[in-house]
Amino acid sequence: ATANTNGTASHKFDPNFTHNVIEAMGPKTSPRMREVMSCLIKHVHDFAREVELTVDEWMLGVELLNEAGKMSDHKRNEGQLVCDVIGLESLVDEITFKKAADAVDAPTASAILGPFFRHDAPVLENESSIIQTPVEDGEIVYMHGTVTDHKTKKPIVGATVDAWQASTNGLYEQQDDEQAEHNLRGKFKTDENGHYGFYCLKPTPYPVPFDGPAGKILQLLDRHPFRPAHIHLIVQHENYKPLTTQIFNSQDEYLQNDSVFAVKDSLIVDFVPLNGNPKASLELNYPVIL
Ligand code: MBD
Ligand code: FE
Repeated sequence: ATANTNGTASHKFDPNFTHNVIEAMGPKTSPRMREVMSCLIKHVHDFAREVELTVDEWMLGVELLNEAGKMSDHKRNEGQLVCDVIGLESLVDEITFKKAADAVDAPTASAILGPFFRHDAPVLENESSIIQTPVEDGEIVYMHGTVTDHKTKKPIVGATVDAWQASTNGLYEQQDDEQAEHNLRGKFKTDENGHYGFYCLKPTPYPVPFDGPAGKILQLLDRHPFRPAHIHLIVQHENYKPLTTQIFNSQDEYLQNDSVFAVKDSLIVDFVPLNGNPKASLELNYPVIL
């Protein structure tokens, strides 16, 4: 606080305090950094004032952040998961991609990346399977489709479809020592007709990891950790904006209350029975529009 007129420190909230913190930034700060941090400081200060945040409450938050940091490594991104359970990753996705989704001839809608993507998934041939570690309780899906251009409606040749999913035990390969390295991950290239196709598991609902700060938040907020069953996709081609998305099973019980708020109506699909293919009992024809 600044000194008041009779020379003693003011016990009142200095109305300039937040302004002073923002103005402490030096001239070498970039304009975007200045914009973002000014707004962040303003809102964090207003938040603390509004709830009259106590020292103990603030320190609980600090400990939660520290705990998330300690837990995180290349296999676990707890900071991202904390953001996910308070809707922040989904909000940022919405802000980033809303314009594209609003267009008349809209490309396929985006959805959040989530914490279990790996850059180094194997490149596989079309019509092969991403299942390396078989499961007793899973149904196999033949997923296939055409990647097309949203304006010309023409197929896109040589697009990469990168898919990943959790196994039926609710764990991604890097969370589970029983699964082969890169199990349930694969990158496919669209052929001369824009076609891709591969075999995967019918996705099943599962809880996000709740043994850390994200789980603590869910518990304190009296919320469940479940996500609706989903398959992650990144579809890319050098001439197009990359698409990060997820698709969801229309029959899922958690579509309305995803613990990370990622479901969009246009991303809900039907898995349909498939006859006459010994390799799969279900089919998902999923066209992708870039
Ligand atoms: C997941 O599997 C996921 O996809 C997201 C977005 C968050 C937590 C776990
Ligand atoms: Fe996921």
